[in-house]
Amino acid sequence: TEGFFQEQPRLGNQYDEDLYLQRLIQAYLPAELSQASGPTSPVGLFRDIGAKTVEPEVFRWIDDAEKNKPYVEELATFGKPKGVLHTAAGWKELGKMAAREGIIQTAYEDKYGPYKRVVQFTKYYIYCPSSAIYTCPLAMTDAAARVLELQLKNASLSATKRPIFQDAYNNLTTRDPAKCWTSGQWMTERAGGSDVRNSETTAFQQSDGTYLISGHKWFSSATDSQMSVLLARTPTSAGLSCFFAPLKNADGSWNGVRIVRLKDKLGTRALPTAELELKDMKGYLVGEEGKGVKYISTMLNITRVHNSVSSVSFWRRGLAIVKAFAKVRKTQNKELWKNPLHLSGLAKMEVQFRANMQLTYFTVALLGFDEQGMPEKRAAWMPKDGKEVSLMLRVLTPLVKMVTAKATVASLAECMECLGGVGYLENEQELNIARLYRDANVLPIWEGTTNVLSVDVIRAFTKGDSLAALDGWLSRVFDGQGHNSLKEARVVLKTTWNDIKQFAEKASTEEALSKCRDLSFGIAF
Ligand code: MFK
Ligand code: FAD
Repeated sequence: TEGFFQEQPRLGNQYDEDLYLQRLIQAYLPAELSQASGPTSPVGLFRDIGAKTVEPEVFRWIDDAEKNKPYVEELATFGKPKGVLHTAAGWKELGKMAAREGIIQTAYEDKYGPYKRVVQFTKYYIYCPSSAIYTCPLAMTDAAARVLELQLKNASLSATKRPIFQDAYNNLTTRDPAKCWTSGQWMTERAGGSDVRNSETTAFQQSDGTYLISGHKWFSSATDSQMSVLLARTPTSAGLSCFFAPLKNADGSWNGVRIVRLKDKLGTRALPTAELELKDMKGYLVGEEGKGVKYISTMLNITRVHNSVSSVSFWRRGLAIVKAFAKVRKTQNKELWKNPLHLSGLAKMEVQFRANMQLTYFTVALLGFDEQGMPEKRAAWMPKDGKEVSLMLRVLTPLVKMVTAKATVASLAECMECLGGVGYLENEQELNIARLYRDANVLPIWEGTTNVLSVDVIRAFTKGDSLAALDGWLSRVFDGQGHNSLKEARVVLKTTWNDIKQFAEKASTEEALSKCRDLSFGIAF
């Protein structure tokens, strides 16, 4: 009770304190959206979530969700199998908060046109580090809503499936916390998560057109969800097929799902990640049989953007904690932030963070344009038309996911060190970099590992017209701009570019494949 006690660092409003985010908002939203400041304007909403996300109550929910890990109540008193999955009250509150704030729903409401994704992902970015990674089910919810939305736009969708898909879509996109659903995404099996071709789950069509799905899913993150989009093999197609399936029957019993066990993980402790056995799970085919990977790619490409935004948001929270600490912590009788050595380390991280934010926001903006069409008035540095957008997005999505995830893990380790010994502790949630670090380590693994995504980046370049599209955009935007700061970047880019062009000619060789990762990081630089 006596002697020195460190003054408590405090986090302020997570929108107001994030100056770089504010600059990106000015760059990526048109003036009528970015300069309005009333409570219902985008900036007003960001500021509101920025305040809520650091409220003590939210940190208590996170704490509750982390400490009361999910568990399965296997059997009823007299031994009858029960299989009830329990999650913490704090976890549920974080989910309700997300629905109320429209963290996913904003992308499906009719308010911001082509800028929907920038507004939505900014809310998500501010909420994410205070969500105990509830953003994982939210990411899959968003992606599933998009898969169903595309199905519903298809005039030939059968009359039996239409109301079922519509109902699920409505539940995924409502802001009503009492009604809203989340979705799982089941691809990974014991035989492989990167390479799903040896998947063993089977689906047999019934006389009413539905399918009965049986097999073993090795990882299911959002096991408390109401539905899933999953892959399985039908007897009549060589390729996998994609299915929609509710997790529960109308009476509340499981729809052919058994939780084999919950995974014991380094982080993401509140998230009920399970291994599942499926036995005659009733499901509905999404799209055509045998083309499941193609249909689920819509999902992958959205969850990968979520992964990128999650990465930079974790990184940003790490920096916010580090800066709050540097303001109050003294060494040699001076605040830490006035120490040139400490400050130069922070400045370096801030620059790297900003580069990753730019890449992420550019990708988010392109996703909005791809889904909603190009805005009529737009900055000169934006792609010229919808075709250029979708070709660039195809490459940027895996690229930005892999780069931001890797950089975030490294930087959060640096952030921990910036707090000294306290950085390594399980602190109160407001200052808990340890939680962010534990959780961040999954970001490079799920939704495609770094290797797999780098192969995908190069595959996208070599398969369609993405190479020409990005090349055209780069020369239009950068050529003739004599900024010295761009010189080094352009030398790297040019060398990498030549490598990719050569690669495109010999894409199948082992030598070329071994370079994917270096090339991808080169492009991102
Ligand atoms: C808080 C953070 C938020 C994130 C939350 C996430 C929660 C965690 C959930 C998961 O981890 S879910 C599991 C994620 N799993 C992966 O990401 C799998 C990684 N592996 C790959 O991505 C492989 O590349 C892939 C499984 C897709 C390869 O499968 P195949 O069967 O070898 O596919 P193939 O033959 O390369 O492509 C089949 C078709 O799909 C082709 O089209 P065509 O038939 O028209 O030729 C491909 O072009 C297309 N395709 C593949 N990847 C695509 C794609 N199209 C668009 N975008 C893509 N990314
Ligand atoms: P493997 O595919 O066996 O990969 C092992 C190593 O081989 C990796 O380093 C990889 O980079 C490398 N490798 C693989 N292929 C290549 C290649 N072609 N070239 C070079 N290197 C290669 N999955 C779901 O479907 N749904 C979920 O909800 C879900 N939730 C998850 C939650 C958590 C917490 C975790 C950790 C995982 C989750 N996953 C989920 C699984 C995740 O998507 C997979 O673990 C991931 O895709 C990797 O697959 P794998 O584990 O089979 O590893």
